[in-house]
This record gives sequence, C-alpha cells and structure tokens, in this order.
Amino acid sequence: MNINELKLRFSDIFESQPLIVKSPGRINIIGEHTDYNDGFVMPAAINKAIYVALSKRADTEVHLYAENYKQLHIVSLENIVKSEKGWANYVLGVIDQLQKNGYILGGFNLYLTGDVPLGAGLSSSAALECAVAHALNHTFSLNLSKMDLVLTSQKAEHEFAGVNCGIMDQFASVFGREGHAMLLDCRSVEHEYIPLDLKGHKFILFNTNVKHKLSESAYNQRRSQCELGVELVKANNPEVKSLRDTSLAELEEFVKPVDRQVYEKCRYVIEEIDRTKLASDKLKQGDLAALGKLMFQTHSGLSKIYEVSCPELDFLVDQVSSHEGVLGSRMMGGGFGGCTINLIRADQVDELTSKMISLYQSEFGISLDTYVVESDEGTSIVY
Ligand code: GAF
Repeated sequence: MNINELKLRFSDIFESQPLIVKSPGRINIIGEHTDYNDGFVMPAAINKAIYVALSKRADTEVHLYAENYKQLHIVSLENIVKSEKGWANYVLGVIDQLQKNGYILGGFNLYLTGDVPLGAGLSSSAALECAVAHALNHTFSLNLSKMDLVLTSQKAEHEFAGVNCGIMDQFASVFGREGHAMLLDCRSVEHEYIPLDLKGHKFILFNTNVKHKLSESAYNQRRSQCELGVELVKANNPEVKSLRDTSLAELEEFVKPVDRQVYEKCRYVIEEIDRTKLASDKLKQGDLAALGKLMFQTHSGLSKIYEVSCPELDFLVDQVSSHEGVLGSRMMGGGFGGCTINLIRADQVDELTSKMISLYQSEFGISLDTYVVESDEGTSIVY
C-alpha cells in the first residue's frame, strides 16, 4: 500500500487526515542473544516496514485499527490494560509506558499496516512500538529523544508482550541508516555505522513459517540462565556486572562445577561477543568470506550450545551450506522459528531460492517464503 492509498484508507475509517510514520524491521548479521548480556550486535534496518497513521481525537478515547487483522480495538486513555488482541498490546504497551512516565496524551485514532512479515524474527513488534512512540511523540509534542523512543518501546515489550528482550531490535529500528549495518555496544549504546558494501552479494532471508511454542518462555529462560551465570562469577569476582565482563576461564572455574547447563549457555554468549567484534572487522575490511564463516559458527553455537534453533532452521542452514556462492547462513533473532539469514553471491539467488523452496516443501510440507533485503533508514515521518 503506498502513502496515498494509506491516507485514503485512513480517512475512510476515521474521517480525518493522519500523520504517517514508517518504522523498519531489521536483520541481524551477527551477535545473537548478546544484547541482554551487555555485548555487541551487528544489525541493520531493512526495507520492510510498519506504517502507523495517527490523528488526534477530541475525546480521551483511543481507536486502533489493524489492517492485517481487519480488527478495531477501542479503549480509553484512563484504562490502558492488556488486550486479548496480541497486536493491540504493542500499541497499548507504549501508551502505558508514556503515561506511567508522566507524559500527557490526548485521544487518538491509529491505523497500522506494513510489510514486515509477522512472527518471522524481523522485529515487526519492535517496529510497531517504535512507530507508535514516534507518532505520539510528534503529535503530542512530548519532546522525547530517539533514545527515549527506543527505551519506551523496549519497556512496552517487556510489560505488555511479556518478552524480556534486549535493546537491539528497537535500537536498529530507530537508528538504522540506509547502506549501513551498525556495530552496537549494548552497554554504552555507542554505535558505529559500517558501510554494507557486499561486493556483488545479497542478504536473502528464508522464512521457515514456523514459530514453535517454546519461543517466548525459552527466551526468558535463557536470559535467566545468563543472569545466574553472572551471579556465580560475581560471588568470586565482584567487578563482574554481566557476561560481557567475564572470561571463559572464570566460567570454567566458577560456573561449570555448579551448573553445567548454565556454563554452556554462558560460554556461547562469551564466544558470540568475540565473534561479533571480529565479524565487524571483517566487514570493514571487505572480507565477506570470513564474515560468512563466522555466521556459520554462530548458527552452530545457537543450535548446539545455546539450544534455541529448531529442525526447520537447522535444515535450511545445512542445505544451503554446500551451494555455490553461499558465504554464510544462520538462524536469526530469538530462535525456535522465523528466518535464516544467508549471505550469497547475487547470481546464485534465483537458483538457490527455487532449490530451497522445493527442498523445504518436500521435507516439512510447509511453503518457504524468501526475501532479498536491503538496508534502510530508521523510524521517520513520511507524511
Ligand atoms: C529478540 C530480542 F528481541 C532481541 O532483543 C535479541 O535478544 C534477539 O532476540 C536475540 O539476539 O529479537
């Protein structure tokens, strides 16, 4: 839907003219499950986005309409509580956060649409939260900084979606830059933009179209296991505040004898933080072959050590690994479904895509969706 169609659709439903905000989904090239451990990540905003159109109302009601679900949800600003409609919670969570922090909102109409595939690990939820926060910030002159938008959206996800996520998805959506990935230090939030010069290669995503039930509970469980690892090291070395601060030697000494499972999970995180820093050097040097190898290593760590993969993701990575022109492949995002990200020579994209569609269909009886993605700008007002 283009901007004109969006305006027309909005005025059909709400009989007014909206402000329109676009907020992109993201890929993550490397640095998985490191953000909530104060580590490094290397995401990029992509050319798939959520659009939020918003206009003020004269009362204190909030009218939300989701195009994908063809559903309307009406609430009052005085009574913002979780809804049974999953999509609405991402909007309500942002309203709740802003009000809790003392920001004064008025009633509004909100329409949402977009082309970020839902539940595919491309951060459609973060994109929606950030779009809503940006639109409310502008409409009600809240004077929030970009970082405030990120933190408000992240907190909304914790409290209204129940996922104790790190900062990567919201940060990438707000701070993305066309033509660039970013190396983000999730502790200091310092970030460096790295030109995405792919030298005749493309990033292609293969969407498993599955989201196993475990995904949210296991995500929170992994986070707790990392926190437990930190506690065990901290008891011996009070300087340690997160896994970022510790070493494999300390894990070996203080965690392994107490809890083998926790030790393995923490080991993956420490290795992945190092891999991400190395990968950013390789990208800067234009050594895409080395970057691709690190992506394969990340997949192996996520699958065998951190244990957040699933048969569908493992199958996709395994099958592409021997195809001509494939430099790297791995599962992306929280895990248990969603997409793999593949770095592949451009002239092989068509051949690999049709091969994988047919292999995936015969293995699982599920159709594979595929997207060739480009990097894009972060959250912005488009009308
Ligand atoms: C999800 C979370 F929202 C991110 O914060 C991050 O932890 C990611 O999983 C795993 O790297 O997308």
